[in-house]
Amino acid sequence: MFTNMDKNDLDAYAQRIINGMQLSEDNLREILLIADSTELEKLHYVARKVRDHYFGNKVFLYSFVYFSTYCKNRCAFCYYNTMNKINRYRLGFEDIRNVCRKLKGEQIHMVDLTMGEDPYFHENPSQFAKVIDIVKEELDLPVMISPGVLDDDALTMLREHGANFLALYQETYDKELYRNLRVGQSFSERIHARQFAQQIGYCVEDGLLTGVGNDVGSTIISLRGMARENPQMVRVMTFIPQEGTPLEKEVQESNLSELKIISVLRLMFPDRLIPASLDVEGIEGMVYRLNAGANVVTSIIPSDSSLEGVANYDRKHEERKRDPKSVVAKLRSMGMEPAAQSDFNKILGVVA
Ligand code: SAM
Ligand code: MD0
Ligand code: SF4
Repeated sequence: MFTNMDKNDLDAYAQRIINGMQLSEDNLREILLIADSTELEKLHYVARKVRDHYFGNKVFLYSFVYFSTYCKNRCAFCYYNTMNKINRYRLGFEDIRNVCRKLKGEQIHMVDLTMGEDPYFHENPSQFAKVIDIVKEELDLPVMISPGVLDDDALTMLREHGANFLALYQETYDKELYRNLRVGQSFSERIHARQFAQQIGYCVEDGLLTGVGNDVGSTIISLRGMARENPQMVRVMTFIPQEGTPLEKEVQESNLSELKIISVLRLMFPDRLIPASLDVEGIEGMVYRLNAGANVVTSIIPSDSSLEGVANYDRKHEERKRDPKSVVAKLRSMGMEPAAQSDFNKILGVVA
């Protein structure tokens, strides 16, 4: 597709995307099958060009607070699935306040409150609302919640407490694959929660996993599925095999690399938020993801934090370098920088 294009052709292609060109099924297939590194580099170039048109060299930063690792579900890919015998924690209100205090004055645009589907909070959503209240008291920042599937009443109440963004990843829109990944969970309820949230004023993030047995056809189904819902943010993450989980021994041999899919997301969702997660390959991996067209860095945690991530690429590393200052320094070394809070608030529709 890009093989015979020179720089002018690639620039013109990026411009067509900016002008509203949609990728056809054949285009998507061809791009997802790219194997040649020079062609892949051209794809990333086009994706950066499109991103820069909307966002320049400005990046949004989300800090991540995984405040409960208890979960009642059995996702085949996840370390926190209920069958896994691991040490779990649920932070108390004061612990959460302390994490927020460590983030005061840092260059962060939003706090992402993540948990497993912890029955404690799912049965007492008002306790979850208190967590949001604490974050709002300590940090005057937008809040993302990543709680799994909540019912309409709970979503409404949390929105009233100031939750701005709901992250809820379908992982795949290929129903058969979904059944194998999100074992025992309803496909449509997950979609409903996201749609309902959007109706009552949340911004929403959808996402897919790659390296989980998805082929090109299945990946296209997922990309199309995400596009139907018109989310404000879209992600792809590589599945990282987790000790003790059903997919522990799965080997990564997919040619559908996360970087390639990030660029495809940028071509399909030109002006949307697309993250580089530090959870997959840390701060070095962040550089590649931004160079593939991402414009957000997620999973930033305070410097001395022992909080868990989800993929935990660095669970055993001594130095995690996932704190705001390390991230900002790295961004600057790439010629990028944190965006203004007001630019982020504009996307959220928040009036400062
Ligand atoms: N429990 C909530 C839920 O499932 O929606 C929120 C937290 S969950 C851990 C957040 C996301 O992490 C999942 O939707 C999945 O995309 C990702 N994730 C979990 N385990 C992973 C793994 N081993 N490798 C890559 N991503 C993973
Ligand atoms: C991340 N560990 O961004 C976080 C998590 C949940 N909203 C986000 C998957 O990688
Ligand atoms: Fe629980 Fe979320 Fe992990 Fe599934 S992905 S087991 S819902 S923490």
